[in-house]
Amino acid sequence: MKENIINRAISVLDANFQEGGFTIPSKGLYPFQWKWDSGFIAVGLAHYNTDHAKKEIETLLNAQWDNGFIPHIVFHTDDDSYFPGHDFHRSDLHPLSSKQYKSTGMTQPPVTGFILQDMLNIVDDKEDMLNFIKGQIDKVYDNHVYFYENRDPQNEGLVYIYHNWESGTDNSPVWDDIWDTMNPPEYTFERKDTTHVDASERPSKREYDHYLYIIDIAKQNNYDDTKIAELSPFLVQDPLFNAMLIKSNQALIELYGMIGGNDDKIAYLRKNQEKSIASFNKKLWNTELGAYVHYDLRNEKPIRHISSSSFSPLFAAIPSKERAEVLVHTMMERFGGDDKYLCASFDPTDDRFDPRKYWRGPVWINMNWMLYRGLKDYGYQEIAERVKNDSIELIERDGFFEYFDCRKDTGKETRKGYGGDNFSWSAALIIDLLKD
Ligand code: 2M8
Repeated sequence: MKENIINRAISVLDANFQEGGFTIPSKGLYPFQWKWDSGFIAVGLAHYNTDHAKKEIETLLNAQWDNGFIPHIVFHTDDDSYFPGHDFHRSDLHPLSSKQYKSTGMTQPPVTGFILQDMLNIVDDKEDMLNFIKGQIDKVYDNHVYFYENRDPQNEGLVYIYHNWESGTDNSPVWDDIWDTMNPPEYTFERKDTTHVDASERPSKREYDHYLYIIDIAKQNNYDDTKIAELSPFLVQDPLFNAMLIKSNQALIELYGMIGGNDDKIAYLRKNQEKSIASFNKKLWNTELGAYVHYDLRNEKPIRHISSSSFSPLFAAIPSKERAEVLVHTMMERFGGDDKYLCASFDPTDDRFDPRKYWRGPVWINMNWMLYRGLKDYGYQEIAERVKNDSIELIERDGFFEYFDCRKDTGKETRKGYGGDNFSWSAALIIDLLKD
């Protein structure tokens, strides 16, 4: 069984690998290179094709801007089957954007640092991988410097995101609180996603109006970070995004330690790491809910809803042992019923929960992969195993879908897999889970 899933997963990844040296998330729906997808994909590739794993990271980092920014989509080709494409995003408006690659002007969770460390842990030829890392690590470091110097206006060690697409959890009900503060114009545009996937599984037209409006504001200001911090109606400190930064800081500190001779960079990362972890625990922890929550920096208030992002700090060693216990208790109480697969992407006890719609409730394999490791690190072996086995069961049942209905009993609807099929990070991370 195990070998069979791994072989099928490899076929998915191989079919999605492109001539340009990168992997698309899913044929039809997502025809370019996405930042955090690339990281997860490289972990899977490292298990069986080191050259492709290295290429994946290299092609992403090649598109870095001169200010250290790494965009969320790199448009390697002129494919017009995705909206909004490069002609809407117009990365060329920023004076320091890549002259060689078209991209968006927004980013995604900074996973690349810890991915490099994972790749090193996975491969047999450590020397070869460490040499590769030596050639790439400064780009990832520059990306972290970009975040701390440009995305932290109150100098707290917590960086903001200015768009829901930067979070990776696109239509999470958490953002509904922000949409309530906005009234964007009605845009006329042609959706492409709903030609590949049923509209009921994707964000609504009105949600897209909000998404496009925030980009328009950023474009009117040539993607200038200071202006965005001043003007964007969406300005959020996201626990998932910041946990990824913290996890990657730690990986960079350890990798630089192995490489040697980078004391100034290690010192910079350590200083920020300490500050980030302290602020994270102080500002993003919500005692009443017993969980980490998002903070709306534009309107200066916490967003009191629990999502799977609330548990991601476990993966980055952020909570104390005591706090982790509270967090895991909250998770099991709200998300962990016997009638559900772990782990729903949004609180099943919340009115906004939808078990089948994208980031509003379904299970996502990348979140489960992080949760599995976080739970294991804190000694919750049994729950970790459940997260792993649930992930395997869902994929074995239905295939390598983008997301899965989190309910065990779905009545007449026997299908659990939704969104894009043959989805790359589901394939890549199941390989890693099965090899663990
Ligand atoms: C989804 O997001 C893109 C926009 O970035 C979309 O809906 O068009 C998200 O699930 C995101 O996290 C993911 O990186 C991307 C590609 O898989 O798809």
